[in-house]
Amino acid sequence: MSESEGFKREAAYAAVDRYVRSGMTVGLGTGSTAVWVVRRLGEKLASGDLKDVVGVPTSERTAGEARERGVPLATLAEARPDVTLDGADEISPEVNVIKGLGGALLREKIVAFASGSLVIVADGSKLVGRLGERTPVPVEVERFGADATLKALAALGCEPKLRPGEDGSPFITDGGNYTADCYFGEIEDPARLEAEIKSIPGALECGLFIGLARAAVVSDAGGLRVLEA
Ligand code: ABF
Repeated sequence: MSESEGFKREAAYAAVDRYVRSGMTVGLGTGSTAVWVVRRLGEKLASGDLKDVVGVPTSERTAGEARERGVPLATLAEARPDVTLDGADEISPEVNVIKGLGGALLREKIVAFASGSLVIVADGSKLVGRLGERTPVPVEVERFGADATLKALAALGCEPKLRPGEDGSPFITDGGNYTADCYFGEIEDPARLEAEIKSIPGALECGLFIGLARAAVVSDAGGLRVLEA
């Protein structure tokens, strides 16, 4: 296992151990760090350290992993997550985050918003001084009128790029939408940018998660730490 994979696992395992108790419903994020959350839950359910935990998946990919690991699943209609554990692409000192490079941001935000709390799990490479420093803001875009939506996004000061899928045609999310990656550079006022993006009708949701996360569990060569929002 690579060093960074080890950090992802350490953060995810620590978050499960700290935030998940028997009887809870847990929102299950998407991505290479969140997958360790599912594996830890599977281990603890199998050993009996946790009982009666159900997961609400944020993607088909995560649902598949949960089934393989023996983590029972529920829909949001059936159970409200007590806590959601999910990865991120950038984490600011205030624990505002950019998510969505994994291609599941709309469902991730729906589940996070419906949850008692959101806890981010990540290796230290995701920490930034200011959001936007390195990664674009992914925006999930309705396919109808996508050209007009991309123009409206560009007017906010970025060059939106429709994300390609593996075969070169546009990547399609689980919900059947496009994703536009919008690089703004360092973002001065993320809450305002989030509101501006969301004022565009075809922009279904964006990867700025502002004021949503309660904490981030982060691991790197400096050790394991919990950043409180
Ligand atoms: C999801 O996966 C996303 O919102 C984020 O884009 C990504 C992080 O992936 P990884 O843990 O693989 O870096 O959580």
